[in-house]
Amino acid sequence: MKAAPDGRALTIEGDADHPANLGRLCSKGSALGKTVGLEGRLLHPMIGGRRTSWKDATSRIADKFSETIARHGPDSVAFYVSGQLLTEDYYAANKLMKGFIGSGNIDTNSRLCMASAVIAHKLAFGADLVPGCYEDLDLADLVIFSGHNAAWTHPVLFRRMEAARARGQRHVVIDPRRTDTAESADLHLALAPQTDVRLWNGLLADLIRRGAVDRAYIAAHVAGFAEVEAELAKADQSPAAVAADCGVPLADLERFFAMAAETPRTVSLFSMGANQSAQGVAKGSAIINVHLATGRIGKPGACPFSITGQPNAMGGRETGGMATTLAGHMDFDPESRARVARFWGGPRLAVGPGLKAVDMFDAVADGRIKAIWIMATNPAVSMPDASKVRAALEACPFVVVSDCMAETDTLALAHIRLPALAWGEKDGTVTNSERRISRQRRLFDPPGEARADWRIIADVAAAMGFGEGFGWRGPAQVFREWARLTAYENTGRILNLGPLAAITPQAYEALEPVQWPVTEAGGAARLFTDGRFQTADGRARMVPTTARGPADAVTAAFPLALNTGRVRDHWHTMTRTALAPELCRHAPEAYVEIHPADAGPLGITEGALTRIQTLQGEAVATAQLSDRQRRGSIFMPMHWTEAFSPSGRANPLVAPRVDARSGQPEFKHTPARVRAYRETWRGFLLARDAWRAPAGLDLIWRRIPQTACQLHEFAGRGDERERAALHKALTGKAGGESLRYEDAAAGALREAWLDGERLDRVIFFTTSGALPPRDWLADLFAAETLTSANRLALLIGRQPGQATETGPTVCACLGVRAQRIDAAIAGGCTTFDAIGQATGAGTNCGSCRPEIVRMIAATKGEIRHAA
Ligand SMILES: Nc1nc2c(c(=O)[nH]1)N[C@H]1C(S)=C(S)[C@@H](COP(=O)(O)OP(=O)(O)OC[C@H]3O[C@@H](n4cnc5c(=O)[nH]c(N)nc54)[C@H](O)[C@@H]3O)O[C@H]1N2
Ligand SMILES: Nc1nc2c(c(=O)[nH]1)N[C@H]1C(S)=C(S)[C@@H](COP(=O)(O)OP(=O)(O)OC[C@H]3O[C@@H](n4cnc5c(=O)[nH]c(N)nc54)[C@H](O)[C@@H]3O)O[C@H]1N2
Ligand SMILES: [Mo]
Repeated sequence: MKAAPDGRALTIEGDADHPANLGRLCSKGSALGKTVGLEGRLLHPMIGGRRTSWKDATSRIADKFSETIARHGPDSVAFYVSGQLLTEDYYAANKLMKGFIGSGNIDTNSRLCMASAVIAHKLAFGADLVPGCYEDLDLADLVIFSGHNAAWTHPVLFRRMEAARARGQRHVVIDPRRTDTAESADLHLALAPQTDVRLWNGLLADLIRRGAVDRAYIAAHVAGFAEVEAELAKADQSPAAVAADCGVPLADLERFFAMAAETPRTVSLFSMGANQSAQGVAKGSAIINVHLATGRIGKPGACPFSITGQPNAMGGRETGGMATTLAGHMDFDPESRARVARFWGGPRLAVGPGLKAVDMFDAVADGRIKAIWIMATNPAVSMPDASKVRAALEACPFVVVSDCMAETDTLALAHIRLPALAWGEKDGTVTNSERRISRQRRLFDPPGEARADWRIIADVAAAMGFGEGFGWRGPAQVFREWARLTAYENTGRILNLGPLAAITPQAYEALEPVQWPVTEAGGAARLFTDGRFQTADGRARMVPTTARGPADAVTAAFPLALNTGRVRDHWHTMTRTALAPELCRHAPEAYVEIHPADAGPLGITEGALTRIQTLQGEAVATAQLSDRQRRGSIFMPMHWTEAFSPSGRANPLVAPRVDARSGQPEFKHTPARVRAYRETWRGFLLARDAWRAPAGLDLIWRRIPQTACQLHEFAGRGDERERAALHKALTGKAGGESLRYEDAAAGALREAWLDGERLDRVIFFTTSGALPPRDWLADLFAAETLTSANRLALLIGRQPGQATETGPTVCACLGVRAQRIDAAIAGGCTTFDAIGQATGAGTNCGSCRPEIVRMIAATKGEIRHAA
């Protein structure tokens, strides 16, 4: 990637020499250039709505934290941080909380993401160690995806595996939904929700029956095999019983077992479908057990592989961003505490683990925590039972939020807002899933008064009187100290950056990607190659696991299992991806995916607004009917927020049930029901600026960013008065020339305002008829001058005599819509590559490949059907 000379414009290119991506970028990476502008950025410290100086903000925070600690003790304050911080930021935050304030109350959004895998690693390997590396994904003959929609969430790695697949690698996907990852796989096991432990235990029992376990490896390197075998014996492990409990066809299960038995080079990827569960640790353990029993670990092309999501989830796990660990893979045992205390030399070291995310916000809610500092995460959106989290923050006496953006759902609840640097400005290191440390280098000078997160923390620490521990002058110094800690009195901790402890500023500047543990000889691609683990006796541990259902089973009143997750082109709470309109076109608005057989009897049709209800709350989203969904399960994306779709938020619905050991929430399962919304009117507003419905109106609205304007969609169930109130709110301040068309009988109202020659806003309402597609109208906002033909056609909503290109965007990187791809297929393109040549679709990141392949197949099906 390189910076263009003219200020903040960027040309984005992958770095072909970087070992993690070999130059490939996903749609979000490719669109980064669209998100580096200063639009929507927080550029100054703010107290309430007022701009203030750093000095003032820093001393206010320091005073308030010090005062609270003095009166109520160190556990009355907390930090909630994020895998989107750099390692240096993470190190600073953890050192301040655990080493100087003296509380364990720092937790990270990785609690929502990786915590179950962390515990499974610790139980099996003695520490949070990821055995394999990305090269294993090239070398494997079989890749099993457990609750991992890699085609959408790790598209760059997925393409690498697609290439391996062309060389004969096989893919098995274990996911209740037929995702794009599942669609192209050799085998998809659409298991019943939360039955993974049963499935993996069944696999292990089958491998034992076939004699496909590696007795020699177990004898030399593994403990606990007998205990696991005894636990397996407590249930009927016949393939028929397992298939029945998991809700998969017996033949498919047997095929999976056979593939696993015959393929030594197997990588088992596991992600949120495994971790985000009340049995998240058990799922991880059941997967790791299979690898230990077969000796498929520490070898090329063979390992269990927990994949991380955020840029620096791993850095947080290493430095101690989680409340349950101290720092540098050291926990709260007396020896580690003494060692870390010696190293930091602070006044007060945390005595034990702090509160995990869900417990932390409960403690905010009940007043045990009185001051919280949130950095680089948006918990008002992303926590389970999000309405409760929001209420807790509203009631909290002191909330500080550091973010690069000016408006997020969480910032709205902050007393003090601190402007952080964003991607392109930050300078430091991150660690990826394969333990690879990469430098993130800055391309731009800090905008406004924005500052690096580590520096903001260090300044507050100094203002609290801890200056001597936080006097770093740059990220290289923070990194050196961190590397020194990993090597400090290290007699067996694999997490060791030893040689980097003396890194010079120049060498830090030039640091090449390297996988820890780092020795004088360089990094390490794979761990456990010698069969030795980080346990006292050097053996790995197999852990007995028992299959249980979800924390809350479905009931007659809430008969559906609500599953949540990601869409292809958005990142979490959309604070940055929504700046790139092309990333908003694949999934433009909040939706709920339902099996047609579940939707039909309830009168829910494709595209209809639908209520989703759980014991926690209610949402309204657009129905997408699809047999890619299991019957009895529904899916909602996690991304939509107050700013884009107040009623389309998934997390107010999610029950805050957690895994007892990891504290990770069961985001993938909440009992739910759906009902048709049955709106009486609908409409939309196209305007140059973002708009929010005023409080008190009973309506559903959502905002969909467009290239030259903002589209707002509305619907309501109220009578004429409600609609009139909305109309008034929308038009209250509108000046300029206006055009208006009303057909009261047909319940239609259409209005457009012009600002000189430019289109300023357009409103369409209907109580009966259909609304025109929005694309053509939205595109008119790009023109400085409206042509007279377009002006005449405005209130018709479409250009007379011309078809506009419609349909969802399939390829976000090149902006190719479904219609063009359909046309290319009709024109004779019968392969993915041919479509790429004809339209460009899929030629950049390729994450739309499964969808295009599906479109081709659908057309072929139709032809066959017609013939
Ligand atoms: N486009 C995009 N990519 C991202 C992100 C993003 O926001 N957008 N976020 C990043 C982050 S932080 C993360 S953590 C990763 C997450 O990456 P993934 O884990 O791939 O993403 P999810 O969509 O959360 O969930 C994966 C799958 O788990 C399945 N699942 C649900 N219940 C079960 C179950 O009981 N068993 C099994 N086996 N599967 C189940 C869901 O149906 C879903 O398809 O993505 C990263 N990449
Ligand atoms: N229903 C449901 N909920 C989920 C999940 C799910 O699958 N289903 N997945 C969970 C998972 S795995 C994750 S990781 C979380 C993610 O959830 P969040 O962490 O809440 O989501 P983000 O939108 O990534 O929030 C990052 C925030 O940090 C800001 N930011 C970005 N870079 C920086 C920086 O360098 N410094 C600072 N100070 N701020 C920065 C962004 O503007 C944004 O406001 O969501 C969890 N919630
Ligand atoms: Mo995540």
